[in-house]
Amino acid sequence: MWPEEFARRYREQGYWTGQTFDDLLRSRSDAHPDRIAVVDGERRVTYGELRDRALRLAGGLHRIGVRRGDRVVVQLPNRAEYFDVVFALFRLGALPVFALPAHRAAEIGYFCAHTEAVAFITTDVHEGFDHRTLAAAAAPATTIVAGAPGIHIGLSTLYESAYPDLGLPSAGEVAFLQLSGGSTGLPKLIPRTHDDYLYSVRASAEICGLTADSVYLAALPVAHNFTMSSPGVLGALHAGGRIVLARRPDPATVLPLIAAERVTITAAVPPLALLWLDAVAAMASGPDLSSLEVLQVGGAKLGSTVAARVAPTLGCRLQQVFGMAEGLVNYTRLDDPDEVVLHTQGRPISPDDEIRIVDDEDRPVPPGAAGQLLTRGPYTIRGYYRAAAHNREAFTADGFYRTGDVVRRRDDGYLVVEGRAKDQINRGGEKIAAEEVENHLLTHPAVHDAAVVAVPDAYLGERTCAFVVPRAGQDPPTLPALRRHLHERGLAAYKIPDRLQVLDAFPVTGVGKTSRRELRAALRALQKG
Ligand code: J2J
Repeated sequence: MWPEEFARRYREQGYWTGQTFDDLLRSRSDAHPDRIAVVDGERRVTYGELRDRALRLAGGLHRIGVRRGDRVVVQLPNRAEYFDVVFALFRLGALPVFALPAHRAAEIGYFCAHTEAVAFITTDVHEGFDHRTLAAAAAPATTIVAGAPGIHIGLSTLYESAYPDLGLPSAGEVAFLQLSGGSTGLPKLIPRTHDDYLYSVRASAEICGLTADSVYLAALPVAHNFTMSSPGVLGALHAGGRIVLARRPDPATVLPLIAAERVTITAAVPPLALLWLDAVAAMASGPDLSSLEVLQVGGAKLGSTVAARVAPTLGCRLQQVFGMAEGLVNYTRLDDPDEVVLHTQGRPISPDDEIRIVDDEDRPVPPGAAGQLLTRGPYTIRGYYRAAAHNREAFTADGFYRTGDVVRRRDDGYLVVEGRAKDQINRGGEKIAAEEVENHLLTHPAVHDAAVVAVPDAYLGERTCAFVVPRAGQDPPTLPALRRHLHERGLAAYKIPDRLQVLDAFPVTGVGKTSRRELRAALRALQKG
């Protein structure tokens, strides 16, 4: 948590206002109960109904034993119940742990165990996968299902007829745990407070021009930090606007929804933006996209060629967003000139976002040079949840978060992302910690050593290549065999390597560590050859 002198300053500056998520929903539903808050297919939920549903669900969750401070792993796709669940948990002061729909037994089991979760709230079947089968991995957490519950507790049975009488959490407390893309063996969890997060939401809503007339389309998973807060669904609720949920992000779902619901703003990762652009470009006369004012693109680097296609193809403004669930978010501004919007990843939200760009020895690089980005500020965490040893490496002694991103700051203060110093693969915005996948690979009987690196990819930006040294005397493993092995271990599909290279030994660095740099160079040589 922030040292007192910082907390005091952030309050004095008006960043931390003492408002909680519960306060946010209450004030909006009091002010305009009949306005539509959420659209999910045929369902339309007003602010008043959302508030009522969240309070009644808080009652039911309380009845089955969920208490203030308890952790609850939430894995829901983009459906209306998501909002009932998170606002019910906020009302109780219980902490949602935001899993993604793509997570499987390995991740869900870890989140539940690491946070000692009391409950796991998921869906029935989504994209062909039966999420109820994850209950075994989540145990001893109680499994609650939105949809057909099978042998579990049905979410729909937990809406009580009366509101519970509960104490209220304070804004300085941790409100939820968000996920980190991470670069180490196990995923890290990010504790965000009401105060710090709501500051980023309010400021983002303002930067992105949200008003009560805004219609925000959630195409990316609603629990991801981008979709949640930049300005995302919470920004839309803050502004008194409307959220439209897309069950799937493909053009055939999204483009007609934009037309039908008169969507004004939405967000995509670069490969998704490309898919939408290509779909629109291929249509002689497509859906009416004239309501769309802003397309936000972030999560991975957007090439300037694709960036330049956005305005002419979609007839809206592009906004680049460079953010992270740990805190810092940068935006190009809506009135920035094209040169800035096409070629930079924006500038920070807050005047109190402190930026340091340093070399490998933590020395500041000359102005305009590329270096590793360190940051500290009113909505950037000071430490991961239950990760004391890792925190000593991930943060400087004076509290700066080591983002692992290599950036350059222009004279005008805008950042350009140049690369990455962390052992992470960014597969079209989905982050993969190399070490996590390596640890799973190492459990295969034919694998002696493993190293996972990024391979450049025209569509996703990066894909994953696993380098493997086979165990002596064993046949080298094949890619299908390794993929099956990781799948059986319950690893999310996006983390499963796309390629395999078998080597007799790994190149090593001066201190004897596996040199991923040389592995990447070897891959480039192979691709050229
Ligand atoms: C290059 N790399 C980027 C960009 C994120 C808004 C938008 C995105 C995220 C997000 C988010 C990038 N260009 N425009 O939380 O609120 C890479 C960086 C960064 C990491 C964070 C938000 N935008 N990245 O992507 O926690 O490497 O958050 O450190 O998933 O994504 O990933 P994540």
